[in-house]
Amino acid sequence: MVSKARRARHAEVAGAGFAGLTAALALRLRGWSVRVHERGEALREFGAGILVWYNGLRVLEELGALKDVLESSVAPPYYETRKDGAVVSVEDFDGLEWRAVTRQDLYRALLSAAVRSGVELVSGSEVVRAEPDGRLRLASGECLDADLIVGADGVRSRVRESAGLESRRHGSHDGIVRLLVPRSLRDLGDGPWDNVIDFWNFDPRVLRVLYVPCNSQDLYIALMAPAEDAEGSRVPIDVTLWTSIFPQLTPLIEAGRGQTGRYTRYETTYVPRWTSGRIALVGDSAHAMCPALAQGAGCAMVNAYTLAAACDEGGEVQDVLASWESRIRGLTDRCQERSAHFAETRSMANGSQFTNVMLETARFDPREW
Ligand code: FAD
Ligand code: 5PR
Repeated sequence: MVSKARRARHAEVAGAGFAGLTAALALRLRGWSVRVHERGEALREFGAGILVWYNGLRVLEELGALKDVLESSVAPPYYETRKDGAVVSVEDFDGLEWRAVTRQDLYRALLSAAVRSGVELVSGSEVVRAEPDGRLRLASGECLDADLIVGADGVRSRVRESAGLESRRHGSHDGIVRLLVPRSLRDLGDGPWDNVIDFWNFDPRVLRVLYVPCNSQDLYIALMAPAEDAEGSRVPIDVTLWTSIFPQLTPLIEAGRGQTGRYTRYETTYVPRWTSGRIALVGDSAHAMCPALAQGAGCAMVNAYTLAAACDEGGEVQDVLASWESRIRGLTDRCQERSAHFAETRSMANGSQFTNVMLETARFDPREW
């Protein structure tokens, strides 16, 4: 008997961020032909550092990108929280695996795995419209047909808007400036400088520095200030202000002097439906969240991975997408809500906030979805 050869199914992906690259790679490894459109002229990631937890690490492992990430990242011994100078908690999450890495290194690992797997990547290609029947229109005027369209085009998603998927954005009161500075450990004196340290300050004003060593050379520091604080939210940073509140971090803050960058307001995007016909949203286009639990990219990677896994289970793409969404989104919704709550109340400052409930997403094993 001659077996019926099945045509390789084809996906068009909008956006080559963490979500788009993960979706493309996961689909490609399951036999799909995949093309990714990136509006930017270069394939690169902006920003500083990122935490990747057990959930994201399992996705990277399944997709053949874990080795590169392990080689370029560190496993911080503890997540320490300090409030107005006093240590309020030192957490190790009962041995749960987590890593700190620069965004550039995480991106490089995903990008090289995507290239190796045969994903087609097109930079300078802007998506302007997606239709539920699988048609994708580019700014160049070109129209493409796909079995699946992945909208991984970030918080201001054109795919989402053009497909008529509703969204509601909520900005929080705080935001941050993210910097990558050299690790000048000797200058800092004795201290647990391999830890992630969350320095919260309330008196005389609300300012916070999140200290994240990413490898032997690079340190990610996130400087949080209320949006209404003109000096705290200024870029380049106001070195005099920040060193006056965090004198022990002076060498790091000095290293950020003059660095351009952006003050990013925390925000949540609520998207009641992530799918429509052959379109699925993944990443910030579907669930941009406050970074308190450091799970935005983690959820993006898990959702992109499980989307590809669901497509392998057979059935019409439209039906598969709807059932994938209903099975997976609760985990992300809860994480998004918890993150928004922390951002609103600033209660991470009290320490010991990474309870088992709060770590639900981080502990999720996407292979058992
Ligand atoms: P993006 O990174 O925004 O990528 C979208 C891509 O699509 C971009 O390359 C863009 O150029 C492209 N694009 C946009 N429009 C179009 C178009 N029309 N056509 C073609 N291409 C287009 N997450 C964690 O897991 N851990 C952390 O520690 C963490 N820390 C964070 C700290 C801060 C301060 C913030 C703000 C977020 C943090 N996150 C963290 C969240 C994480 O950064 C994001 O969730 C993640 O980067 C989103 O990836 P994405 O691919 O969905 O979107
Ligand atoms: N965690 C991480 C992070 O980059 C930020 C936050 C928490 C890893 C951004 O500052 O809550 O601000 C946060």
